[in-house]
Amino acid sequence: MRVCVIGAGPSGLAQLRAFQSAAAQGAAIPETVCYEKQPDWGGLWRYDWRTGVDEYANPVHGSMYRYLWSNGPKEGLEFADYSFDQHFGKPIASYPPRAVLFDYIEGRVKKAGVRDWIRFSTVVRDVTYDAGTGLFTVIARNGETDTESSETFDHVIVASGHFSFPNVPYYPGFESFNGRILHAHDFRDAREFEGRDILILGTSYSAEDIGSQCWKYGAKSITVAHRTAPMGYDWPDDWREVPALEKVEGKTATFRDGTEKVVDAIILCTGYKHHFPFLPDDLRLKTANRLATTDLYKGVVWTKNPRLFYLGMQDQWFTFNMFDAQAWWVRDVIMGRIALPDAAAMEADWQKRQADEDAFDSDHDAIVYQGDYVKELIAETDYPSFDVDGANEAFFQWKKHKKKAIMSFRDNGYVSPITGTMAPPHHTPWRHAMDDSLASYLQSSEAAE
Ligand code: FAD
Ligand code: NA7
Repeated sequence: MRVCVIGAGPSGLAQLRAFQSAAAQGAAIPETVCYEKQPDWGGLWRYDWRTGVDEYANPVHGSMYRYLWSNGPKEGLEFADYSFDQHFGKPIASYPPRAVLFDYIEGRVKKAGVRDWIRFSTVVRDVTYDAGTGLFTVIARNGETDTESSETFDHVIVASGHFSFPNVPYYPGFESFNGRILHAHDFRDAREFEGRDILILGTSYSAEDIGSQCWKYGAKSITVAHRTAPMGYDWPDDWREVPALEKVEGKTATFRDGTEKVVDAIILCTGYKHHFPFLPDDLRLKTANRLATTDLYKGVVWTKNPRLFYLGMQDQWFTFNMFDAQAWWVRDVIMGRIALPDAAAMEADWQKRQADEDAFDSDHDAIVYQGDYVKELIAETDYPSFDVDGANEAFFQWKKHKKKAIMSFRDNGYVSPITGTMAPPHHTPWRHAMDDSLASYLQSSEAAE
């Protein structure tokens, strides 16, 4: 049996680790080939300075930027089979910068020895399914050699992420704006906006964090326009929340309440599209960014062809450990350890999940809902059980800390749901920590002084 994994980000790597862990216990595992379009693993956590197209003229995957620190507590994403304490050899603070999380992700898969399973710099271009043979044909192009390959597989697992293809709205006057307009996907370095007046559209994680980065690294003012509702945090003095943008003329932005602001740059923090250009309609997921995805049984099985799976397609409170829970579960379906129900039952499953999701509207309930989903999956495989309620608790505390002080919530620490260790405080408050390197983060408080 041959299995194709598309993407070597946290989700795809979870799948490789799931198969490797079964092999380590003596099971016969399928031959697994992972295609990764970037030259290294880590997905979004591999920092890419490029914007636009990559070295092989494919759309750049990276949406992360310099100085990005985890926007949620690391205790919510910790791997149950590889704790932070184990990787770093000591407890570390709760909101690590990107390089630290990359190191953590990489540490587990290096140890698992699965790098050889991955074909780097190789983008999947096309996937088709032949009902006669029951096989998928996967066409990929290796950018380094500029050659195409075509191979067949019994299963395909799509782990290509959904925070890379930007949702780019148009507002009147954009075409003649005398400044820079960019989407969050192309934002790389807050220092570019030092001394500038910035307008941000959107009110979710990207808006909050890119605005905070620009503020931290010296932007003159931040104005955030909301289409639905303001974020409502206790923002610093040079930060304003205004109603929706109506138009721009020259450098002047006009908002729905008639107020105006002259701005140097507009950053569209307007979200991303689930976009799978390599998949035909009969295999292509079309869903909103929500907790219960359309057409996926148990959040992972493509109900219209259950030989195809998707990982990590949900909107995310839980990340790495949820991808693990999904990957172990998918592995067990492929290896015949878990049986799938009939098509009608699979269809009813995602519809019920969506109805349950639609019945609540608080973040608290959303966290519990996704935590319950993680519990449900791990109960059905040998993925190590962990204190999901403890991870929920870290998320609840995080929400409170943000409400209390949005520019210093990252100075708090939480208890690991895996080891029970309390995270120590970071040596420098986030606001004053300008160096986001691994070496700086891991320094002791004494050394940092
Ligand atoms: P990705 O990380 O997107 O990886 C997908 C992989 O698939 C990539 O390596 C890509 O190159 C590859 N790929 C795509 N298309 C193809 C193709 N056609 N052929 C071959 N390979 C392909 N989560 C947190 O837990 N904490 C945070 O602080 C946090 N911050 C974030 C900040 C930003 C700006 C963004 C955009 C996301 C953030 N996230 C955060 C969420 C993030 O989605 C997850 O942490 C995680 O990276 C998702 O993993 P993934 O493997 O599903 O997708
Ligand atoms: P999200 O969480 O999908 O949020 C998208 C935001 O964009 C949301 O506030 C939307 O407002 C807003 N939006 C969407 N379209 C428009 C238009 N046309 N005009 C104005 N505002 C709009 O995306 P993020 O990038 O913040 O977060 C995605 C991931 O990246 C996440 O995992 C983070 O960790 C990092 P709405 O509320 O719908 O009015």
